[in-house]
Amino acid sequence: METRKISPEEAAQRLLAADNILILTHKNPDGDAIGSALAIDRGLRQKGKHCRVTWSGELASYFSLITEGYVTDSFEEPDFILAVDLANTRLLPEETQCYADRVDMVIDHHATSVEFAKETLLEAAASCCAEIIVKVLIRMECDITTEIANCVYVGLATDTGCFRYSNTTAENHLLAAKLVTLGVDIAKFNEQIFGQKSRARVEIERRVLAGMEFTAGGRICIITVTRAMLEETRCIESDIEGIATIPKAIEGVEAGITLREQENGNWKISLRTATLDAAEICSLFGGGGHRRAAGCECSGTPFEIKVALVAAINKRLGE
Ligand SMILES: [Mn+2]
Repeated sequence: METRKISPEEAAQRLLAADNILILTHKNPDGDAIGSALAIDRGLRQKGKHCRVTWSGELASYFSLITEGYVTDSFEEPDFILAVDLANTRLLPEETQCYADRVDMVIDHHATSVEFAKETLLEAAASCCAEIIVKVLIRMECDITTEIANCVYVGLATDTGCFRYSNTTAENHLLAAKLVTLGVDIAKFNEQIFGQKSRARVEIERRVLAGMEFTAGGRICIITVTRAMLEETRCIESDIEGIATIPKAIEGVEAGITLREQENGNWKISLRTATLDAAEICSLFGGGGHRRAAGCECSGTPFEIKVALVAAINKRLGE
C-alpha cells in the first residue's frame, strides 16, 4: 500500500478528527509497545475519544505500573485504526491480523518499517516510539498527566536499556528529566523494570548457568535453553527476554552463543559478538541480523550445532 508520510502535527489533527479508535501494537509487546499505546490512548480520552488498546499474551509483572486500572472503551467496530511501534503487519498478534489491511495510521521508529498504513509517522532516529507519541500529544494539546508520563517513561527506559544502549540521545535524557518533573517515580520504575527478576527467570538462569560451556580459551561461551527447562521453571516468554546477553556479558568472551530448543525440535541460535561479524557467521547457517547480534535456526543435535558454530567462529578468531 502506498502510504502518506505525515508529521506529528498532521497526526495530531487526524487523531483529533477521529473516534472509536482501536490501537494496535506488535506481538510479544515490550515496554515501548504498551507504553506508547497507553500514552496515546490516555491522551485521546482527554479529548473525549473512545479508545481501545489491545495486546496479547502475558505481560511481565512490571507492566502493572501502567496497565493497572486500564479499562477499554466498548465500541463494536472501530472507525479508526492506529498502530504504534509496529514495523510490519506480520508482527501483529493473531487476534488482530484481521485489521492488517485496514490500518489508518502508524506511528513508529523502526528503520526497517514497511508501508502498510494509509498514513505513516516514522521517525527512524527516535530511540523509542514513546518519544514520538509525546510530540503528538503536545500537538493535540493534551495535558501530560503523571499517568501518561509513566507510560512514556516505560517506553523510553526499556527501549534504551535504562539509558545504557548506544541509541540513547541527549534528547532522551532531557525527556526523562521532564517526565520526572511530571511525577514519574523513576527509582521505583527502574527497580521494578530493571532491578527485579521473576522467580521463574532466576530458576531458568540457575539451570542455564549450570550447563554453561567455554571454549577457545574462554573466548567462546555457550548456553543452552531446552524446552524441559522452560516447562520445569514455568517461564513465560517475557521471563527469558534478553537471556542471550548472558554469555556475551562475561569478561573475555568474544562470542556468546545461545541455543534455544524450538517446539518443532529445531534449535534457535542467538549469537552476540564483541568484534566479529555476527550476521556474517549466522548467514552461513541461513540466518542473519546485525553486526554484533544475529541469529539462525538449525536442525540437528545440540552437539553437532555447537561443533559447526565453534568451527566457524574459531576460523574467524584465527584459531
Ligand atoms: Mn520500540
